[in-house]
Amino acid sequence: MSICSAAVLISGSGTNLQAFIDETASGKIDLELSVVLSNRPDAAGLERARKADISIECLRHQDYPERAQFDAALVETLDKYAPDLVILAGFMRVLTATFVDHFRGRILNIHPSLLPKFPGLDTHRRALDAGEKWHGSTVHFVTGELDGGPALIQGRVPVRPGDSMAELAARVLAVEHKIYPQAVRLFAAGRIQYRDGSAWLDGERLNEPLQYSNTIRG
Ligand code: NHR
Ligand code: GAR
Repeated sequence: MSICSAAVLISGSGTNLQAFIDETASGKIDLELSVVLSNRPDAAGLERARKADISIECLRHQDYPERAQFDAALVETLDKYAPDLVILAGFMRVLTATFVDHFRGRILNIHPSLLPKFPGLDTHRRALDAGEKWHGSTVHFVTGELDGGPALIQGRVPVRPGDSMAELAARVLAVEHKIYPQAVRLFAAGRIQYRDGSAWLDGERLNEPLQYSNTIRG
């Protein structure tokens, strides 16, 4: 099988992108990072891509009157790189069917909560306000339903008494840098698939996401 080519979509600091850069550089993931695309020209993650010599694209969503037009432009831009996989890594624009259908089954997102808890935005504040004892992050396939596609891996972290949002967010980010490369490694190895609305691992339907604390071979 040829090497998996990936497009990484970002809006911000790109620490998850950095985890992919580091793991591909050290040979821990068999992945070609073909392009990094941002909807914000000032995203710090673009500098990480530049340093790693990865192609960069920037499309400002404000330049498009409708979401569907922005999404069509995203598709057209990404198609130049023919990615096998689209990785949303802190990408902050909701994608419409135009985009999701084009790359169906080949889009992963990392969402900073233990889905199905807290879909949408501002998850750390909501977890703190709800008095959760555990919080974390989930890697899932992107479908038409926001943060609702089948989950692959979750990493959980404790919420400590007196935690600030920043402290909690940093703890979650650290576990994201473990679980996202792990999920992508499995995808790139052809072990994870999206089919019939479910995620499949080694040919078996995943009814529950893998938990990071478990050891996952490969
Ligand atoms: N698109 C689809 N179709 N499905 C998903 O599951 C998606 C998606 C696009 C992004 C990431 C998601 C997250 O993990 C994601 C998952 C942005 C928003 C949002 O409301 C919500 C969820 C996620 C990302 N964004 C505002 C919007 O109007 C803009 C906010 C901003 O620019 O800061 O698109 O949390
Ligand atoms: C991550 O915590 C990711 O889960 C979250 O943004 C952060 C991006 O960090 N994603 C979302 O909130 C998507 N709506 P990074 O830019 O350093 O990778």
